[in-house]
This record gives sequence, C-alpha cells and structure tokens, in this order.
Amino acid sequence: FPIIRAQISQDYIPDSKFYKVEAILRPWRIQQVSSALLKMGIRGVTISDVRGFGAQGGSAERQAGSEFSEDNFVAKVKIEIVVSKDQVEAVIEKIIDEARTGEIGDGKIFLIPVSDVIRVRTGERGEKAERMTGGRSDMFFSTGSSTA
Ligand code: AKG
Repeated sequence: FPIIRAQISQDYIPDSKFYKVEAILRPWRIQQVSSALLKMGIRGVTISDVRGFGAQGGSAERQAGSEFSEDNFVAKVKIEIVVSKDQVEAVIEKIIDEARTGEIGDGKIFLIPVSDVIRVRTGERGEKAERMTGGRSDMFFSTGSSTA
C-alpha cells in the first residue's frame, strides 16, 4: 500500500463531499502538472487556455516576455479537477509542487464546493459518478465493483 499523504479532512466551509480544484497556472508547467496528477491516480482533468491578470495588473517586474499579449493580459492555463474531499489536499500539494517557480505569476488555486457529480453515460450520481476505474480510489481500495 502506498502511503496516503495529506488525507487531511480540512474543515472547508461550506462542507461538501466533492470539491473542484481550479488552478490558474503557467502554460509551460501544465504538462508537468497533469502528468504528475495522472501518476497519483487523478482522472478527469479539464484544461482551458485563458488570459488574465492578478495583483500585478498583468506586469511582472522581471520581464515583459512572450507570456504577455498586446493588451497586458497574461496567457495562463486553467486546470479544473473535481475530486472527493479526502483527495483535495493531495491534489493541491501536487499542483504546488509541480507548478511553483517562486516567481511572480505562478498563479492561484481556488477550491469550490461541488453539489453533485453526474455521469452522462449512466446517469450515476455522487461517489459512483466521481470515481473512475484506474483512478486514485482504485489504488487504495478494492471495491470489487466497476464504476467506469
Ligand atoms: C499579475 O498580474 O498579478 C501577474 O502576476 C503578472 C505576471 C505573470 O503572470 O507572469
């Protein structure tokens, strides 16, 4: 059995069974982030190309490089992952590990409670819909049932 790190059940408010971890990150770190998430058994990742700015208003002290568009919005990638509560801290930790450079512009992570998860193919809801075969929950528990 692998050691389950960060199975901390934080007192997130509002409390929810599922949370969306939404991170705005540097585009060139996304490959690294997503393969690390895949390796830890996270399944179901959505990526969007976005543009925006944070506290610096779209300017970094260090450089005005290729990440900037002409209107000063900075190209970022939004990564969205819905996981059960007990996986949230591990996902956050992994994103920070893989995305952090320590420089301005590393991005932010938002934690959003999710009311329900519904699998379109089967109509399954809740835990059954969130769980994916070969995913993290399969690595830690053998449920004996297929929930793909
Ligand atoms: C901001 O607008 O807050 C920034 O951090 C701009 C720098 C960057 O995202 O590279």
